[in-house]
Amino acid sequence: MDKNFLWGGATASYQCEGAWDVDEKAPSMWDVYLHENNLENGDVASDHYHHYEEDIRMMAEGGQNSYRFSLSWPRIIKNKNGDVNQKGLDFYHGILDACEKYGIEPFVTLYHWDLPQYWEETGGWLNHEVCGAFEHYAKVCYEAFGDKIRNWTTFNEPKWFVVNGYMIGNYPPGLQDPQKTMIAAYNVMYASALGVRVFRAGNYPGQIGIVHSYTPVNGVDDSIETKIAMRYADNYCNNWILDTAALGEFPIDLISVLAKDYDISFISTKELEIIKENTVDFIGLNYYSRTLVKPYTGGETQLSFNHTGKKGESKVLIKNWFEQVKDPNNETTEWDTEIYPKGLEDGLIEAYQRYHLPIYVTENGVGVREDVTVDEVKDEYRISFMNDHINAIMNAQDAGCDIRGYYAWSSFDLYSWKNGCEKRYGLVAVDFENGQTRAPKASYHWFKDVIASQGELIKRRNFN
Ligand code: BGP
Repeated sequence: MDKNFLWGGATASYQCEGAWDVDEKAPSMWDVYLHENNLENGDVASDHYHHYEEDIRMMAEGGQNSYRFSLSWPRIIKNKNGDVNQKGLDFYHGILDACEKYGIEPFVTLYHWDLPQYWEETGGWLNHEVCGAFEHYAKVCYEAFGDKIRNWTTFNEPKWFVVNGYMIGNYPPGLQDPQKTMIAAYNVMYASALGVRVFRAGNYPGQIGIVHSYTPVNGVDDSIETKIAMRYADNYCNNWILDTAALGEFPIDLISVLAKDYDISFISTKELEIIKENTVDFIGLNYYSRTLVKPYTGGETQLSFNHTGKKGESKVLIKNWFEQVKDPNNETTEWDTEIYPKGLEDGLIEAYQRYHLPIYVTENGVGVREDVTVDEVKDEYRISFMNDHINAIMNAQDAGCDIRGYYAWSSFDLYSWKNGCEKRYGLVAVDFENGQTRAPKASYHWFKDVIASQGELIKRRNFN
């Protein structure tokens, strides 16, 4: 690997900070949704709010040179008038100063799903006004932290939070409405372009991108019917985010199909021009698995998600478009995520060929139940998972792709959306029950050695 390659871990504000109501932080939509539904929440999470110095020191001691984290909008902006909470800014200055002290390059997401509840109450992402509010919030962040951050991203995973929130209904605001899904999707992509525009207008240093939950699409065979199903799946999973952010255009075949059954009058020509003119400098890809599809065979749309950790509960079928299938030959996690590193290599090559932009792998990891009361968690499965996925990145680099960073999800154990804290991803174990103590797992030490060797320690194989 190149000496400038960024090696680190990633987190998100809601999932790790805790301190959900301190120092004048406003509630987020996740605070309210989880409280109201009496579900396990991130009120305390990993208490990063009070442990960030220790957490960042451990990143540096683990040989990492970068930290991907998100800023919390409701911690920074107090209300709909856009008033700034200085205590919120001070908290992130503390994190950024700790990064500087320990030689860690910050890689910062503006929006990792914690919309302020005061905006959710006005309709959230269905309310076009929220796009302008995001632009204001972004500008406040660029002004406050512009001299400390060189790597910005607007949104984390528009597909994931929009589809889960408005179509599947398992995330707030808990809707199951395709028309509203489209409106939210459009508003988020427009808001992202506004975030890029105001970044460029201010001439802040550094670069700006977007992070996508990338599931490259494979088909069960080479038939024309399967190829059509693959295109539908790719538009649904990937293209409406990546084409729009990187090329400045929503996929035209997706829009024309949707226009037959839905009202698309919310799309404005003037705003499409803003999207066209404000494309990103790089793309961040979060990779957990691919999407394997077959042609649609019948039945109503069915989308269900596994939040229990009991295998076999997830399903994706979109009427007239495609059906997701499982490859019985591959291992899956308890939460039905297929372990398929080849998908990362193929996906990186495909994305680089399509967009010709630098790529960062902004999340990659495996969620498991682990006993953290032992001296050291011996997470050999995580080491093997990370080895194979870093291998996939190196293979893609050998094929000519410009890949500039790798972030393990997650830097340390944290709250997993709707799955609680028992689904652990961290390189560092956090004992949530016993004083929030931190202890490096075997994977943390392994990752340190891999970084020190610039990837030379990765056991290489050719997936083809
Ligand atoms: C991504 C999100 C992260 C993280 C991760 C693991 O989609 O960006 O926030 O949570 O997935 O997912 P989960 O926690 O649902 O297992």
